[in-house]
Amino acid sequence: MFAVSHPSRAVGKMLELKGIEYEVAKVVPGFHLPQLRLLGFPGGTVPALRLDGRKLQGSVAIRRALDEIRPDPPLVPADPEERRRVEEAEHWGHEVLQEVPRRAIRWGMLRDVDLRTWLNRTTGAPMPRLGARTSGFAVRYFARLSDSTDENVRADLDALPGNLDRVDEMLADGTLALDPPNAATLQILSTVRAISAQTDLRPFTLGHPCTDAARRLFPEYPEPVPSYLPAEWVPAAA
Ligand SMILES: N[C@@H](CCC(=O)N[C@@H](CS)C(=O)NCC(=O)O)C(=O)O
Repeated sequence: MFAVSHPSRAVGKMLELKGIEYEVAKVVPGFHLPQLRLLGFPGGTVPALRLDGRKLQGSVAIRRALDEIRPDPPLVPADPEERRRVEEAEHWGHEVLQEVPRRAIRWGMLRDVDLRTWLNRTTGAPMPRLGARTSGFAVRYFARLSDSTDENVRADLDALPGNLDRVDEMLADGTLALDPPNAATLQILSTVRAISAQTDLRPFTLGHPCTDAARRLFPEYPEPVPSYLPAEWVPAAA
């Protein structure tokens, strides 16, 4: 995992809930691909988990495998209708919301050497400033992976208030259970936590019950991510 990876945080919490002891191997963004290959993982992303001889990658695939290997406590409800609701929410969290803070920060990394330096320091990369200055190729690659264009980032920002309202509604109607958290709770609130860690995105989250819930569930998170978005794209900081 690396420190700023919100799906890795979600998987860490799944392991805690299941009572599975684990050892964290930290990989450094930019160097993560060879590191993951050396550890025997076929894919290039974190979270990546070695468990009972299986090599698992992707927060949803890991969640399913954990429920198979260690069914108690379950991360999805047994009742088929409730389960469908939770899995649908998990899917939305994974496919839509999870990309929002990642796409934005990758947009920022394209333009802002100080942000790259901050990320390098936070993740323990060697020579953070020099690395930041010489990582143009890598940051262009990651920005392409996330389609981090002005248009897409602005569309995410436009949709964010409505998406956070939707998360609040799912909390209120119990789709996102808190005691204990279910698969959708972990998928979605880890992303809300990542959003609220970013100086520019935090103002969107203020006053939303889901922000407090996310901060309680994931108290530790590297923050504040320095500001990098144009002031006119985001609400004024409170
Ligand atoms: N949807 C995947 C996303 C995994 C992902 O993109 N992780 C990021 C860190 S948050 C990563 O490893 N990025 C490196 C890369 O894309 O090469 C999941 O839930 O596991």
